[in-house]
Amino acid sequence: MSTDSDHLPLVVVANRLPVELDEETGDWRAAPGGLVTAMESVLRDRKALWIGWTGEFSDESRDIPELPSSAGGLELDEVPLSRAEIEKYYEGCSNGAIWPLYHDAIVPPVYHRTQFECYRRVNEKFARRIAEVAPEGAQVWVHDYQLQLLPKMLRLLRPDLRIGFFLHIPFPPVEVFSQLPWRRQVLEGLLGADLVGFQTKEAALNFLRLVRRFVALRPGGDRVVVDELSGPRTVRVDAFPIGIRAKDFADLASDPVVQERAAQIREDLGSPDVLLLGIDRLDYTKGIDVRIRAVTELLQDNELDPEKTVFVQVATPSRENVEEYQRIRNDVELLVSRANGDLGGIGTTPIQYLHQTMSRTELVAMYCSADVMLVTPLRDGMNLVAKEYVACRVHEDGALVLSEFTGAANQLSDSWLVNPFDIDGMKRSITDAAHADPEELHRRMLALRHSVFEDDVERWATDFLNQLQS
Ligand code: GDG
Repeated sequence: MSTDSDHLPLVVVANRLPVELDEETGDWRAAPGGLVTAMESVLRDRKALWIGWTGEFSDESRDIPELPSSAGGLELDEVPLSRAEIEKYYEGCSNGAIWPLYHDAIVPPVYHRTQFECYRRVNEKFARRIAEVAPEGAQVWVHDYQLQLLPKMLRLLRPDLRIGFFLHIPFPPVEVFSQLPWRRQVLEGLLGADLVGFQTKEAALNFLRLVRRFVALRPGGDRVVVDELSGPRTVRVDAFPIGIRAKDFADLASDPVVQERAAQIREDLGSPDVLLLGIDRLDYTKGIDVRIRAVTELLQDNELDPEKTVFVQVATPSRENVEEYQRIRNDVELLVSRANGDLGGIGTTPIQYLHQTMSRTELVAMYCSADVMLVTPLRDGMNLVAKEYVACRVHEDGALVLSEFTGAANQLSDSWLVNPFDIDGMKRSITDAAHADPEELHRRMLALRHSVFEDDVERWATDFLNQLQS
């Protein structure tokens, strides 16, 4: 698909570049993370530059080879970051303060002034680098909560650029956001963009309310007019719910080798009647612990037969240097081992817990093997796992149990929607989903698939860039 803005050069800015260092050869190799896959469709049509950190500590920029793409190569440009900078800007300010605050302060955010000062300096470093290398009049698409001060800094340096900002995580309501010691700087930083995008309408409204409250500007509908030396400038604020490459998931799920692997997984698990599945980054926002509690109680009370039910929880290692992540890992592992100790037998382990990263193919085989997918975050910007499960259900069966507090719930209302803080309600929905008749499963899954295929990632990226242009 082409965009209205085919001819404009594009600069993507994110904390991480889509590469990683191959320890053995010392060469850079592509790291196909979520964002690069999401961006593939817009990168396909034009020459683009991606600016970010490599994931390796360094004091100065290195040469990183282009990544191959059908547009003839994606150019990469490094913003070098030292260990101290990562500790303060990324692990500290971004993941210790902003991440928990934006997820409704599920765990207490920790505010350190020195960490914020480093966050500001790193944002400035990004701004200077972009200002040096961005082509005249380019579209610059800045991603996520690590870089919220950047739009304003960049505008001062390069007023010729069209700057878009997209937040992948939730944006909290006034009562929660207000505690941020640097609330005004963050709001003003974001207002440096021409377009500020959020996952949901609620997040966009929260932002507009906060602007009124703390920046003393009066938004009119989805627009904010900012007075600058050069005259008034309009900032658009809107929702752009991110999607997935639904067709790629469905193609992989239809591959006979993957279907065979899915059947093998069920067999290896002892051919259970009901296979429940959870796949998440091991993060306290994902509600892994409440989900384990709910399933454990269902097995204890025999509402799900412990001999014929298996729950597989994949928890991908994440942010292991941040204290709260070590805590949630311990909590989850304690819950799993308790449940298995109480409910298991020789050769039966009702909760199978995998703390590892799987290949994409294995992940898809797992989606294909599961009867009920449990996605129960306490708060989540969107949640792609829910959409990936739906895309992989090529036989139009399977049930999705989904938290109301995900962005995805707005679009996937034909799932079993649950309040993850209400364990009894969640237990009821899990049993309903596990015992639903095939017609109901089919009806719901058809509607879910329609939504996931319609609002895919290509639509997301194209909508955002078209709006940034217009
Ligand atoms: C942020 C926001 C928003 C997971 N384990 C493995 C693996 N994954 C992949 C999944 C999925 C991705 O990671 C996780 O995406 P989510 O959306 O669920 O969550 P976050 O990482 O928190 O992402 C979120 C997203 O940004 C996009 O805007 O939806 O709300 O928090 O794609 O498949 N992939 C592989 N092996 C694993 O073990 N290969």
